[in-house]
Amino acid sequence: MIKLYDFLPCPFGQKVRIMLAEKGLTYELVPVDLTQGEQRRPDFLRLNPYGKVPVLVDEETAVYDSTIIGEYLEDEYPEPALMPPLGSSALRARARLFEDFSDNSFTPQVGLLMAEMHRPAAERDPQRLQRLSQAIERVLDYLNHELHGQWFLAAEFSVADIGFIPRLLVLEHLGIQPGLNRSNVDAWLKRLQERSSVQTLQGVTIEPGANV
Ligand SMILES: N[C@@H](CCC(=O)N[C@@H](CS)C(=O)NCC(=O)O)C(=O)O
Repeated sequence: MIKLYDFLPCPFGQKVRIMLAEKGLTYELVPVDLTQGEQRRPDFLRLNPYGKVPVLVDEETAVYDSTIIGEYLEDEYPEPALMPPLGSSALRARARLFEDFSDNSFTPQVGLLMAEMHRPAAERDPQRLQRLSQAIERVLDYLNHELHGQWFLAAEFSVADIGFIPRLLVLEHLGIQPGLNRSNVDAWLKRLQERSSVQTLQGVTIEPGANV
């Protein structure tokens, strides 16, 4: 039985939950409450020395980091594939680049905007809010360009799309309309929201959390 150590609002855990749902894998969710510092408990640090969720444990194998967990799932449970097929090296590189980009340049920026928006209105820094919103809008423009003539970022639905989903779903709550004047992003988002793997995340995505 697969176990997933996770904190529901964590976007990286949400990536993994989409992957597991897409592959039709059942798992036991083991909650790690980041607000209580449970990620720093010795038994959890033995699973992930970085003290971060998500961690996936499959029998004797413990894997951390959402991207590496995705690679493990792809190796161990290859069908349905969430990467372009072997042999299409350029497309596989494109999928990996987008996943990396979402993890490093989109998800954290939206997280910072969420944190700023959760502050009492009087304590928010309007310039910071504007800077963060503009950075996110620029990523959306870039995605709109890259999605031209494509259903998904790397041909078929893949880890490239999955990386963006958790934070794409919260943008409207932060005053950003991802599909406004971006018809490719608009159609892509609708396509993503139709997937049952994505629908399972609705409702948990906008909870405030610690250090997410
Ligand atoms: N690169 C990691 C990032 C994981 C991560 O940043 N997890 C956050 C929650 S979303 C965490 O566990 N933070 C707890 C801490 O830093 O103490 C991944 O892709 O899994």
